[in-house]
Parts: sequence; C-alpha cells; structure tokens
Amino acid sequence: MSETLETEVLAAIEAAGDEASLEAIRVAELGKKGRISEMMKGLGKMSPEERKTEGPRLNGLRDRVQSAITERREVLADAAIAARLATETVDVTLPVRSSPAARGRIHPISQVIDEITAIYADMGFAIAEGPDIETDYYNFTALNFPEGHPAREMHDTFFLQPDESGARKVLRTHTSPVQIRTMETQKPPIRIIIPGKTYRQDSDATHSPMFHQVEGLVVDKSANIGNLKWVLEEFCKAFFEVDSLKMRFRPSFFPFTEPSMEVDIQCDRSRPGEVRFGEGDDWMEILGCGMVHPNVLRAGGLDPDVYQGFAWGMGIDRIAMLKYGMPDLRAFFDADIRWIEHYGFRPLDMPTLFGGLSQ
Ligand code: 2NM
Repeated sequence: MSETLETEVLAAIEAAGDEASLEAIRVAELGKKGRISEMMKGLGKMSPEERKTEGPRLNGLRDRVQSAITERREVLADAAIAARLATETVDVTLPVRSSPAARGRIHPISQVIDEITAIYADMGFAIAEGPDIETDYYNFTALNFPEGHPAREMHDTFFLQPDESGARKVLRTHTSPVQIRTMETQKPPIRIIIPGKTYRQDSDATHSPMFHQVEGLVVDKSANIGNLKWVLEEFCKAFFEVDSLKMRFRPSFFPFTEPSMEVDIQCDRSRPGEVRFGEGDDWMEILGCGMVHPNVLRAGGLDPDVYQGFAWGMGIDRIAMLKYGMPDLRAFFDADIRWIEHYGFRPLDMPTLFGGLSQ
C-alpha cells in the first residue's frame, strides 16, 4: 500500500508549482497530523515482528518524501528568484530621493525647547515630565489655588466630562503639576525644568488654546532669591546669545509663590519689525518667578521649616517668535509645508552650548 502512496506523494511534490502548495503537501504528509506521521504512530500497536519490517519501511518512506520536498523547495526558490530578476528592473539613472534626515525639518518650537533644555542641562538641571490631563488637585489645589478662588477662573480651564464620582479632570493650564509630582517622589536637592504643552481657553492672533511653557524648580535647604536671579540671568544671556543683558524684577502675585515677581529684560525696539535683546532702553516681560509658597512645599510632602525653593515659568511660543522673527503665532499650528521649510531647522544641527544654539 505504501508503494502507491509513495508514488502518489512524490508525483504531487514534483507537480507543486510554488512554495505554498509544496508546504501544504508537507503539512498533509509529514505534519503533526499528516498521513505518514499518523502511519508512524501506528507502529506502537504492532507486534514486534511486524514492527521489524514496517519500522524501517516507514522511516525510509518519510526520509525520501522529506528529501524530495527539500529538493523541490530549492528548485522553486531558484525559479522564483529567476522570475523576479527577469521582470524587475531598477533605473539607476533616476535621481536619488533625499533622505528624511535631509528633507525633514524640526519645528521652531521643538528647536527652542531643545535650546532651553541644553542651557539648563549645562547648569545641572534634569528634565521632568507629566501628564497633559491632570486632576483638579494637581493643577490647582496643591498649588495653593483655594477652592472657588478667582485665579481658577482666570486660567480659562478646559474641563473633561466628570467621571462617576463627579470629579472633573482638566487639561493642565500650566506645567506646575509636574513640580508637585516631583516633590512627592524625589528627595531634595531638586533641580528640574519642565518643558511641555499647556492649555487655556483663549484663541486670537497672539493666543493659541494649546501653547508651550517651560517651568523650573529648585528645592534645597538654602535655595534663595540670589540663586534664582543668577539662574535666570545666565539663562537669558545664553538663550538670547548676548554677553550682557539688564533684567528688572517687579513685584507680582501668583498663588504658588511668595514673594512673586515678574521679570523684564532689556531690549531695543527702535528698528521697525525687529526686537534686539541686551541693548536699548526698552523692557519686555518674559518670565514669572518667586519663592515656592510654604503650602506648595507641604503639598509636595516637604517641610517648609527645613526646605525652601524657588520656581519660575516662561511661555515658549512667544519667545520663539521673537528669537526667530516669526510674525504670526497661528502659523505654528497650520502644518503648512512651505512655512516649515522656511522656518524649520535641520535635524542634525542640534543646539549645543559648544556648537552654538541657533548656528
Ligand atoms: C510661574 C511663575 C512663578 C511656578 C511655581 C511652581 C511650583 F510648583 F513649584 F510652586 N512651579 N512653577 C511658577 C512660579 C510659575 O509661571 C509664570
């Protein structure tokens, strides 16, 4: 019986026109439930004499079928390659398409975030991140915004639908929730900056409902306003690429800092359509800062009688426009290929302090 089986299987192998049908034959004969495999399972039920003749016969059958399949597979693979070589051609005279690294552009906001992180990293700061969707607690309560305080409304918060318990999550209105999360999980000294997306219901020529901020936080036993001034001065000189620059600290109010200050930097607006920093006698507000409020340290799990901290925050979008002379904020988010080709940065020209921030 197995002679006719063998002739039949070998003929089928020879007739297989492609690798898929050959594989189907292999599975049907030699696979776990294959015909030949099943026959071999029958050996166990045979008498010793029967097994003596049937065993070698079946082994031989299996080996011959297996090697016929291997041989046929090689023939089919060679034929498949030959067929591709005969039909496929490459026109080597066509121009080379430039690589993504050559064509792609870094968005000016990403570039400015890279510049800012390079400057602070050089001063020893780590970068911290957190979720864009926040709880009311992290966005407001822990930051010393009392319940029902008008500052909550002033932030024009985007609220999500309330959950089963009635709690409404928010799109973070600043990156400060990350400072609380960091204080909760890290022991001082803390030196972090937090670049990221923030959201407020505000949309016109100079406001986008999604915008970018970078905030900084230092917590230690003796962190003080002198340290804060030094950090901000060094940052501004490095970022605007000037050797000296006057700064002005004005008293202000934020719920999360006490005292709080707004910071102006020296600039020259006498040339039409251009602002220069570090010269002239005009001022431009670019920062808010202050000493971290004791309630905020406490919310972060730190004892305000042991630790003190300073923090600051700055909008990224506007200073990116100022630094690179981009007149319209809305172009940032238009996804216009001509705009990004003009204002974008080359991916391999990464900003570094030694190689230059903006080249
Ligand atoms: C600002 C201005 C002043 C600030 C405070 C904190 C925290 F959480 F540590 F208390 N983070 N960021 C801060 C202080 C932010 O933005 C204009």
